[in-house]
Amino acid sequence: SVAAAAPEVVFRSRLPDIEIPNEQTLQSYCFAKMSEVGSRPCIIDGQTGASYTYAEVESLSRKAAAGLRRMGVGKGDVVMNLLRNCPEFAFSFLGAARLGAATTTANPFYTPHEIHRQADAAGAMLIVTEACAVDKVLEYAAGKGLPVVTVDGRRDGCVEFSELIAGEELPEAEEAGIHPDDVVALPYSSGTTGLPKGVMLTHRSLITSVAQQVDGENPNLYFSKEDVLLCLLPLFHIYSLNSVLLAGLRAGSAMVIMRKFDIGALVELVRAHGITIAPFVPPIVVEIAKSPQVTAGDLASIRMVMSGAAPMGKDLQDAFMAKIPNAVLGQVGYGMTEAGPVLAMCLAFAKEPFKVKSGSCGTVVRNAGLKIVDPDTGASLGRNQPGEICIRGQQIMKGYLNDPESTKNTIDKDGWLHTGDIGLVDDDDEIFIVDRLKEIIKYKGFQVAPAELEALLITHPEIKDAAVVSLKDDLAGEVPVAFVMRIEGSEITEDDIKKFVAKEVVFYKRIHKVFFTDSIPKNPSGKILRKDLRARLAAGIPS
Ligand code: 4UU
Repeated sequence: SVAAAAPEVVFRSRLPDIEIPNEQTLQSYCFAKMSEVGSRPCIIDGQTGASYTYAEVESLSRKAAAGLRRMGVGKGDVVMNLLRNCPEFAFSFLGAARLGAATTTANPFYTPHEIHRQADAAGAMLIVTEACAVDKVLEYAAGKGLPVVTVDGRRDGCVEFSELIAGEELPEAEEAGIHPDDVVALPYSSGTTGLPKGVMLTHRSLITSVAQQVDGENPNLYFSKEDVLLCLLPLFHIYSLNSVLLAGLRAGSAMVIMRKFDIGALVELVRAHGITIAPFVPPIVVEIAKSPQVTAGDLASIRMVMSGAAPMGKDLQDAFMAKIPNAVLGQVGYGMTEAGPVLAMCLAFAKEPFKVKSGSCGTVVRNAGLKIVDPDTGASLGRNQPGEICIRGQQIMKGYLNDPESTKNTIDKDGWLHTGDIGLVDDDDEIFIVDRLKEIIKYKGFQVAPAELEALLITHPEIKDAAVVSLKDDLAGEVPVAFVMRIEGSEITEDDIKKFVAKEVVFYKRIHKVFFTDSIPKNPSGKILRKDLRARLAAGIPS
């Protein structure tokens, strides 16, 4: 065909490739500079002020490994971290890694149904959680015989984290037998279609991704030993786990852990700890830009503000810059859980920075190739032509857990991962995302899978069929809205439906608007024509 004959255009970083030491375990890679950083601060609990040095974090993760092993965790097992940000998240994650086990991360504000489904699908054999979530897992765990560990106090039937780490360290020799292609992190993502799936990220993929960011003589994302990172974004999402915790550990930076977003507390932490790097998502950038509570002086120590996980327009970027004139602000990057997660990163964050444009989400990371393909023909496109963004490199996922079919539909036979995002590469190698081919909805950067809400909606006895699409929203970026076909004679209201959904899902998956309709447009194979529905919304006559 013509498409196959056309030459492939592969875009590369402006930075040279580097040697990436990805034939080891993630934990040994992250702690490789221990002799330089052992006595430096590593993790600071913003809430309690407790501070742990690098040597202490390494030791606590070895103790956590020993404790997890006493509770039966071994190679190939999965531990669920159901936690807001806290130091124990890191100890547990790194402890499980030392055993050759993987951690599946979930939002502690999930409903019981959401938690149990992920724990089942991932095959979790132990749950680490906290007071705000423990009641949602106790009965489930008891039924399955799973131990539960709590990080913030004693609960009947649970083990306290302090007990877990009370024993000796797991000796280094007992970490043997971990292969670089073993899974270490198992976040859930719906990818380009369907329900959330377990994304298998290996030691090799995460080392590669972190190295692409912070390694090399001119790191793309320059974190140093002197830097103090704000760890506010949830560690259960791959952005924070990878680009804050793991990248921060590798660079030897200090990380100040914040459990929940609050402007006043944020300003205090910035002042108290001299925070230099602040990773955000666009809604937080908006809130700070608009808040009269925050002055440029409050944030003076910050040299770098990163935004990611959702689009940030040029206007917002410019408004924020006015507030924080000393800092470099950029979309740190463009990530997708399946991509390991970072595809592109802002070159203004490099040690020797490049000039970049507002609105761009960076340039492809080093040691990787990026392609733009025509979604209809599969032909590889040149500069300034929008098409589906594809990425290749050792950082991408190994695949979806127990789902070879979805894996095959996402990573093609040549190793290209298809993102479902539409973007272009300009003359300066900068990437601009212009649209989304896939169905996923991003509420403040959080994933909402339409298929999950549709499956829930049609369990309602008065709903015959339903389709969920995204609607633009000033505050959240996007919100889910539903088109609903009632069964004959039903008088179920918009409010009834919203309440029905709200009971079953975490707050950001709630339906914001219901449009009753007589038909859900579908293609001959039964696939919902979301484009048609989005066009109805855009035309302002949704029915
Ligand atoms: C427009 O959002 C993420 C990961 C983000 C991330 C990770 C490490 C950002 C910076 C970093 O250093 O993952 P998911 O799986 O939750 O969502 C992926 C989708 C993308 O496919 C795209 O549609 O989220 C959207 N997205 C963005 N959209 C992610 N980043 C951006 C962005 N601009 N900068």
